[in-house]
Amino acid sequence: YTCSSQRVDQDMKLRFLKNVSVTCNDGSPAGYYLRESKGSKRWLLFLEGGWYCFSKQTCDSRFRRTRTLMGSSKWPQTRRGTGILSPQPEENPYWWNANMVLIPYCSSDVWSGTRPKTENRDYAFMGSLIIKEVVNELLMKGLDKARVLLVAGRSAGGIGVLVNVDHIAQQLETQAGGVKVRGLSDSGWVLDRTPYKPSDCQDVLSCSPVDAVKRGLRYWGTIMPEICRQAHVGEEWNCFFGYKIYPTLKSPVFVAQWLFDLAQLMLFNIHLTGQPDGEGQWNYLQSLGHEMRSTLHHVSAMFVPSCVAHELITWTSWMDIQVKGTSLPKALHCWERSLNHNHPINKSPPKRGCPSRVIDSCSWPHCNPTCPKIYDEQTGQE
Ligand code: K4Q
Repeated sequence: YTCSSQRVDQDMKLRFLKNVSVTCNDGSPAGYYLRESKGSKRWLLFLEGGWYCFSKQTCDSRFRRTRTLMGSSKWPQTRRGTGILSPQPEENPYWWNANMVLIPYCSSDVWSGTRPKTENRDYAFMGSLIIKEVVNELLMKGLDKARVLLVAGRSAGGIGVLVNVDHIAQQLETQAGGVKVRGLSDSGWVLDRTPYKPSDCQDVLSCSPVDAVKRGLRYWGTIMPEICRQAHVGEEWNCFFGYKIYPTLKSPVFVAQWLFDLAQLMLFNIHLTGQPDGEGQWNYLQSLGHEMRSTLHHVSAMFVPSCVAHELITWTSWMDIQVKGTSLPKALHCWERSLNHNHPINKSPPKRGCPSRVIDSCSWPHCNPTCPKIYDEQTGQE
């Protein structure tokens, strides 16, 4: 093997779903990318992000601009995994040897929908059903023999993890008892606060999170997990927000979240790159940081650096960010260890030097010296 052919060998390969009634927005078949690792009983199921649309107008515009986020016809045959999806131990000390599955986001519904395309409906919204069918088809490829399934996702996919992880656990319980299902939500812990400046919802990027999911939920035919649904009858949009759905979940979930998430700041109409408008923006930012911290109070496993950024687990350099001397791959390792040792008879306290709950103590943006450099440079990392 030359180095490069070995790498190609390690890429994930595209498979379309056998069940062609489970589709992307435009009616084309959904699918997944798979890299098998026959010796491993670990499976990583990764949900991509990429915003959403919540009306005919916003979806038509999305279809004109980013068609690959709504259909599968132009997807490449292979994709290379980075960060937590990398098969190289140097880049991914946490789970490099796992079976890797990436599901492209082509339903624009924050992975929550159940609606097929019909004569009088322009788009399908089947995010929740796509995950279900991928899991179903993976059972024949060895997932039924797995020890752990980690459902991970970033941004919209990070919310998708919260919304779907208990459904998946339930599905595997009936179809393949013995697989432990866990969640990892990256940049999916969104706050339902009032924006800094109000705006209409004519386009997606200037619609507040609350207004977006209120519109979306009805358009997508969203299905929420039962306990959260019962806690918010008629107001199920609440279940898109981490601090409300997390307490209702049965599966263990790890939260990776920047204290100041750039995507949320955008939706709250805070634009840090433009001319700073003085005290107003700064105060809003400060209170957002405090609110983020307080909503995470009861979360038992997390990695929360005090930086302005968006997404982390698929960065090639995800190991470089540290909170109190711990990197995200290390915190994930410690979390896994604590779960495996967490038998009812053996309730050991968290091991010294192996923390699975780390959050910066300082609360101003970039008070952590390992924060990523500047916002523009992050786009190069994706
Ligand atoms: C519904 C509440 C707000 C969700 C925010 C989702 C952000 C997102 C896309 C990313 C590209 N930059 O999906 O960001 O993958």
